[in-house]
Amino acid sequence: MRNPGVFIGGEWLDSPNSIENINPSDTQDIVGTFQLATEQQMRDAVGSARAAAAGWASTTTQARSDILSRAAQEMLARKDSLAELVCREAGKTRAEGVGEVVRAAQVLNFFAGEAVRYGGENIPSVRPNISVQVSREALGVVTVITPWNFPIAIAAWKIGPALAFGNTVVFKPSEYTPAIACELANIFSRSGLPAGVLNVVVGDGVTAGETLLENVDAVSFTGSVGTGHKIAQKTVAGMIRVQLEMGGKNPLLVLNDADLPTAVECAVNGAFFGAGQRCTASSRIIVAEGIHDRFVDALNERMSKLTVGPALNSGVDIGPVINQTQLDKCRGYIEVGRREGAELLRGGGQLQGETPGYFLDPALFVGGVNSMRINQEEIFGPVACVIKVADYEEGLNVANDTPFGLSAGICTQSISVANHFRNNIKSGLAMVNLPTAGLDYHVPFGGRKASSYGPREQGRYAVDFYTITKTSYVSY
Ligand code: UN1
Repeated sequence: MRNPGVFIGGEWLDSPNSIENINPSDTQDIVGTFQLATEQQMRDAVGSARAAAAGWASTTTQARSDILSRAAQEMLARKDSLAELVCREAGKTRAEGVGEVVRAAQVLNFFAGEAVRYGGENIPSVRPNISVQVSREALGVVTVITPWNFPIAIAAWKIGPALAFGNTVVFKPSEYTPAIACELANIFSRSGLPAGVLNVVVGDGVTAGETLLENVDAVSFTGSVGTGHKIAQKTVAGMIRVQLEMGGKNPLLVLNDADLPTAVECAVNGAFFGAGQRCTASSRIIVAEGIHDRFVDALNERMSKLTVGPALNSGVDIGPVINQTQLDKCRGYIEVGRREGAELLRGGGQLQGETPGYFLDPALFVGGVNSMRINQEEIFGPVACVIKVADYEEGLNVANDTPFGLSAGICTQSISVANHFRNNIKSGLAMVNLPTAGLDYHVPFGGRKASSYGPREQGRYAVDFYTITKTSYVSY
């Protein structure tokens, strides 16, 4: 039996094409065979969202808020089973899966509030007897394209504000995580979302690129730099509003006065949890020479206690990487690092789990220099490199010497150094004595340089992307 994958105008439709969804912790476990949207169906999804746009934009903010709250409530009530699905298809541990589902629900609850809270401004005119009002209106149709690494949270933090502010959506999830995306569509339908307001097209990127980037009003994308650039070219050429969240090469700076256990936890969490498959992962661990050897020994020791294996087994800290391609990519970079002259202190080999899966022993390089490819290019796996520096000044320069600028962390006990870092690091997120990954759900998220393009996601700032302002003047 084939699973659905194409949801248009409130109906699950059949397609001649499908894809097998395989559990990366156990390649014998087929999560399902999901239908893949054809090119015509993708175009139809845009048409369906367009047809529903005016009606949805004119529903009351209360109605939109209620639907988002009901969806959040169902997610929380079913968090364990939803998390299990996320874990099976994305290779997350149970704690990571539950955490992600809860976060998705919190995001929807937040935007349920924003739907009734967002407003405009009245500004005095510079001329007599005129009033000026600045208000916000829905854009129309938004294409949402999401990756497999946070398959429900990222979907929620794009679809939530899109719907809250009166837009209709065409949602293209990663073809590696279709199951939870289809669940999300059903949850929204049960919550009362009218037909056509949210359309789902599981499908390949090439077809999506040809169909979902035209006749829409905005595109929100999270994924690779390469795909992001293609989307940018097409949307900008079509004068379509676009928001891109792409890669990172995030530094964690450990200074001589750092609390050692805190620094080690920040490094382990930031670099290896989620199998390093987070755009916010710390992949460059920049360590001052006075603490370097103690830090490396402590990190090595801590890593020896990490359990890697089938993600849903109890006691597992780190699950598999998502697929063979990603495993090969990580192993390829480990070879590159060796050839470049970094020392592989531990890990890097494929592990045999109790089930056949894509398990990679977390890899730690030491003796790296920042110009090495392993320190410049995003690997997106459990691979990190320690770079030794003389002091904070050199560390900050190294931290900023990257094409990316998403997240950056520092471990220090000095308030003045921490503040200098917050003011001078060229990133969208700065963390003091915290891992570079793992964020609150109600504040803006995004980066600089090659990491991000367009307005911020999440929190109150999301309204800037998902609405257009209107300035109206009245003479009285
Ligand atoms: C996190 O670090 O908690 O794709 C979230 C990603 C990011 C989200 C990171 N957009 O990894």
